[in-house]
Amino acid sequence: MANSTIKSVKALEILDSRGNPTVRVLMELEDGTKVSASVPSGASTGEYEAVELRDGDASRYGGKGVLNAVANVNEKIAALVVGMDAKEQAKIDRAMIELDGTENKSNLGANAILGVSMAAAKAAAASSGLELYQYLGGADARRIPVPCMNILNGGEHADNSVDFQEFMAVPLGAPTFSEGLRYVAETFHALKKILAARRLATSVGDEGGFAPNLGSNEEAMELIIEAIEAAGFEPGKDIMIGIDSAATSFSIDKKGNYDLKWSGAGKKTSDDLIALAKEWVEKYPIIFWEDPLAEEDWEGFSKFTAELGDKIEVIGDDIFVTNTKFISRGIKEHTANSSLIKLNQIGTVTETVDAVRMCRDNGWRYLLSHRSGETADTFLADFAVAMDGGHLKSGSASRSERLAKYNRLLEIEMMLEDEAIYTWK
Ligand code: 2PG
Ligand code: MG
Repeated sequence: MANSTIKSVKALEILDSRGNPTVRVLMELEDGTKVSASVPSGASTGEYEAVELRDGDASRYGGKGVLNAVANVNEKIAALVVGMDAKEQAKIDRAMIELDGTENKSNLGANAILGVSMAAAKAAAASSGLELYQYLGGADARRIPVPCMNILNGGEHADNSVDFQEFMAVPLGAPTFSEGLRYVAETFHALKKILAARRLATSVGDEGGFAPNLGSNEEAMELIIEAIEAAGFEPGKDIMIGIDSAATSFSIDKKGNYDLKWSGAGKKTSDDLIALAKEWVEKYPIIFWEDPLAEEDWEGFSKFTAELGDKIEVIGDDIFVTNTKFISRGIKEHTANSSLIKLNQIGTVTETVDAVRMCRDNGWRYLLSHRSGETADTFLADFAVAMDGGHLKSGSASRSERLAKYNRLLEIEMMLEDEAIYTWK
């Protein structure tokens, strides 16, 4: 029996950063290694994401309990994986997928499966005496991703009048990760002062960015440019801007019609949104745009990419849901030139790596991402270094579940010393 044989697996229901239940998995190996892994949860979710199993029992947490997913780990998955070698990640993940038996993991729950999948990776790393990023990424895993910091929140992640979900400060011009993190954290603080001086709210949204009521979506861009300058940085050189429209949340039909309901800007077509993006890309130092259109608007997405794909990174999130089935269609149809990557959209570590590999093999970029509901688990930080994508988004410079990932990256940077790389491309 290998030392890294799984001895026990146990799950429990914990609460995420929004106070909603999620799954934590505790795993022990024969050699005494003990780890835990906690699963994140989205709010602006894609229709074809792997299924997050919720109890639906209205008497507990408004139906959001995860006791069934926990029981699936404790009873069914534990019986399957105990005795397997934690180092055989692909085999463990495959066995769970087969036990589940559905296309979208709706039987056991992607939250149950992912918890075990992440725990196996962590346990195997610890048992090997390696850091998780080294174990998953190999000896050359040493590029620390550029922290795309979400400093202004809207859409489903806040209760304000901004339609676009995330406005991110992207410190491309910094020499190192730690300096990059300082650039954007200082920008976050500068933005707070600017908002306060205008008597705008400085309370934060789900991912820790400010969520003021603004006169228009464009005002968010103006404020961010102002904040970058007030912090002493040069927009377009030191810091660029990334946007996640999360447009599925304001899509009203499958024909490419949208309602910018939060701002009250009203009905728009895909063409209107593309025209607006073209205008903004001319005016502002935008480096990427995620989900500019909705998950069902494949045609609009392709048009957007045809218009702007040579200038910016066009990222699909809800439309691809970290699933090679959709990413491969996107590659064929030139839907985008990058995919968001979220472990819990697909539900196992192995399939997430498959999605990354497909992007890389086809000359696409990929942006590693947290969820709006998070825990203090820092798996994502190590995973992002291992996947070598050059950038990650983990929210703002407030809320510890967001900072936990950035802080872990600081640790990794310290461990790598002079061998750490900080490059966008
Ligand atoms: C997104 C994510 C993370 P959620 O849309 O990219 O920022 O949000 O987890 O709510 O899907
Ligand atoms: Mg998104």
